[in-house]
Amino acid sequence: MKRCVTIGFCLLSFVTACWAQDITKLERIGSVVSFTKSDTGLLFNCADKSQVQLTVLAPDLVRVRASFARALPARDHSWSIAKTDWPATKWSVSETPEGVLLITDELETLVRRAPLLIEFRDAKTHTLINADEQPMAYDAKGVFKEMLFDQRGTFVAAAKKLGFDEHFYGLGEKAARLDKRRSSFVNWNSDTPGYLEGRDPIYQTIPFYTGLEDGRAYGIFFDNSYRSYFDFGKSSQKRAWFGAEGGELNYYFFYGPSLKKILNRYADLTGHMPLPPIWALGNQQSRWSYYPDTMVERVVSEYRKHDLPLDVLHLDIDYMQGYRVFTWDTQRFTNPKALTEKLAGQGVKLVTIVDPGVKYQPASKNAAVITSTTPELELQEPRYYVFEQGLQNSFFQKRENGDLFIPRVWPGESVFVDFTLPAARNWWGSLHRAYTDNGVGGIWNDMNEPSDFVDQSGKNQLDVVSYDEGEKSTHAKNRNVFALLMARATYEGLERLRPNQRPYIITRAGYAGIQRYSTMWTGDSNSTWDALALNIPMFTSLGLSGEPFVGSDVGGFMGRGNGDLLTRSYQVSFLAPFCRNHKVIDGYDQEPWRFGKYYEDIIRKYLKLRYQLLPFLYTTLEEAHRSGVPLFRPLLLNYQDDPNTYNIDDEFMIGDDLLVAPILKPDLTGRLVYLPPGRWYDYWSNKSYAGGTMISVEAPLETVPMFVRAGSIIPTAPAMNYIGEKPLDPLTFNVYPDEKGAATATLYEDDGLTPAYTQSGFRRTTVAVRRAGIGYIVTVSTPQGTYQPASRKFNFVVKSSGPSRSVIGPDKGSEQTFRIN
Ligand code: MIG
Repeated sequence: MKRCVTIGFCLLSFVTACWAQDITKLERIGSVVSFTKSDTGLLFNCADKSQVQLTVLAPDLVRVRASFARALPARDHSWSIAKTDWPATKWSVSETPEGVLLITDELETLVRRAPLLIEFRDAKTHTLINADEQPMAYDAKGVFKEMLFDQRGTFVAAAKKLGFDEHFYGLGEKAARLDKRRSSFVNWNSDTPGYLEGRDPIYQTIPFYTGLEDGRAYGIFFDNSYRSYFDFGKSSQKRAWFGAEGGELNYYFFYGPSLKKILNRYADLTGHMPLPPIWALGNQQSRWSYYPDTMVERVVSEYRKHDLPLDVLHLDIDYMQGYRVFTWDTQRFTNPKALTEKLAGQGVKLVTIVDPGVKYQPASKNAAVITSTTPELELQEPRYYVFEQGLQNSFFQKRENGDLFIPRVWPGESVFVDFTLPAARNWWGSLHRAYTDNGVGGIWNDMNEPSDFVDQSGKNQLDVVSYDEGEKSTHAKNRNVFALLMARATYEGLERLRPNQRPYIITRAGYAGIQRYSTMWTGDSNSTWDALALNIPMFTSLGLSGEPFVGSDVGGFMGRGNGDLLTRSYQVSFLAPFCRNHKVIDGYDQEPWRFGKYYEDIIRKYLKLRYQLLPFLYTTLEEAHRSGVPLFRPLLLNYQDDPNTYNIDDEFMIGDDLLVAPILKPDLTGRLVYLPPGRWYDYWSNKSYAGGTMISVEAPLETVPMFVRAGSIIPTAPAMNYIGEKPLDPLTFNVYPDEKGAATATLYEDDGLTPAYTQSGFRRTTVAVRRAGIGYIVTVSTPQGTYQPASRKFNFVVKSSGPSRSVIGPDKGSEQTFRIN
């Protein structure tokens, strides 16, 4: 059996790896015969009855929508778009011999008439940014039919000229390196335990990428939830193309030229990540599974005994009654509420896993009706309240013939909710009272590709119908948005249940827009050095795809790790937004102390440092929320004009200021580090270096090479074992002056827990340092926002390789200056 499964897996990955569509065989859209102008854009009519619509959303954002051999349908619905009410943008149209030109202040979109080819140019310099390599096309004759997941679909595709030196980034969660040039990918949310580099697809679908050439970037978001394909110059050196097995050719074109600006626009379009509770930035620990309650308490007390920071502990699937979601096994967890209260006393929150599979459990006719107001604590034999409620209300997915769809997941035979139904989302959200009433802090959504043990390819779900806003569409269209809608139901439910608290959700699968509802982790990675090395391109690529809150199982999930690997893994993840050690059920224990004191001491150093850096991390997290620019960044995001950075994915930056170059191989005690232009301080020695070059650094196991950008100020707090254990007093501003002796920073703070920050409940303090004679003058601006922290001291420390100089004084909450002599 096990062998069959393994062979099946290999076969599956082989089959998915060798798709090769020749898109030149598709039917091309007809030539333009006429066009009409509306307030928001242009509509082109083509010789073959096709239509193409260009919609101006912003000066740097134009939507392209095409229908083939028919008029555009009136229905225009997407689960991922957050903003549809764009303010009117100034634009004009002109007809030239080349074609029809739609011009905004930043972008020119040229539609050539015959053949119909679209080109995007910089409005100021008229430089070409991106051009169709062949007209948009569709599979009129069914030449791709055989390879379609659902043969009722019609393949649609767009092809772009491939730049000689064009680089490609983003595309969400891919087990691949940072620059996606010369590779191709498929999007089809898939449960892929133990995936290796190159395995594709894996859990998530974010059909958004950016192209970068000559320092100029553009973005394309192909908003199509069908199984989709992206080829960045793999099948041909002539073109990069994207397509899908159904749905519309519908994409958004973003023009930068800066990547940060594109990410900002993408967040406007698909939604900004809300701030999670601040303790989500704390250290987290998980295991498949911690139970019973005494085991949970033991893990927490071990953490405290070992003086290791911990904010969150995860309960995997064994806390439930026979894997029934929204229930507690009260043999294992006698009193969940008492447990969460006890843990709260130690500064720890519980996160419980919630899978989409609801146990299929028809009740026998004469079984007593459940009347309890806390059904989650009642025995679910012979009635399981969640199944009964869902069934009564027809919330579960059905096949086209009307039968319930019954996949097999952890509870055995199960059912899935049709999350496209608003009433079902509402119900699912409200079910979370089974957790919130018992003091649970957050929700972990797993298996939401959705995974089905009967058949992981999705073929068993082919004829499953979803309501889909009345369209009643099938799995081919809905699979990739399943997790998005489940997370939405969860998020909205938590918001209703606890209106004054920020929801905290983590998810495995997702689609573009998932950042509005959930944070994510990269699924079942391996406890190997290769998997560790993949962390950086995966985290940074997710960040470049609009998902800032990312992380992976620290130490790796599958297989046997060791102390060196775990330590190096913490040296990557101690600055990742999501920092959680997690391990498979039959794996080896890997909590920080499991490999002995030598490793534990090093891990403690980094976990403590994470908590010290909390003011800095939280400030960069808020920037990600506000601007869409992720905190965990590839170097190229900060140094887009420096081609040396375009392929670097064994280093990363946190915000604008901190550069980290971890060791990603066993037995290495040093490495080369590329420092971008500017000056850099070694974090450990404060020695300064000129950038724009490679340097060689020592990195024994206790050291991760870290550099701070000259001109920056890193705010830090006292070390602590959980967030809120101590006041942020003193708040230290670590000043790294540039060559002129100047440095600046902004510190962002709020209450960390409530949605008040979305109004004015925050505090933004700007600090500027300049050299004055032999000393420095520090100016603190009057803070913005209404949030009032408790009274505290500011401590300013000017770093240098010699002794540091400092001054300490009260934060008066108004403009003030300090002198450092
Ligand atoms: O089929 O809940 O990725 O983190 O421990 C495996 C058990 C189901 C997969 C998740 C993993 C979790 C595990 N889950």
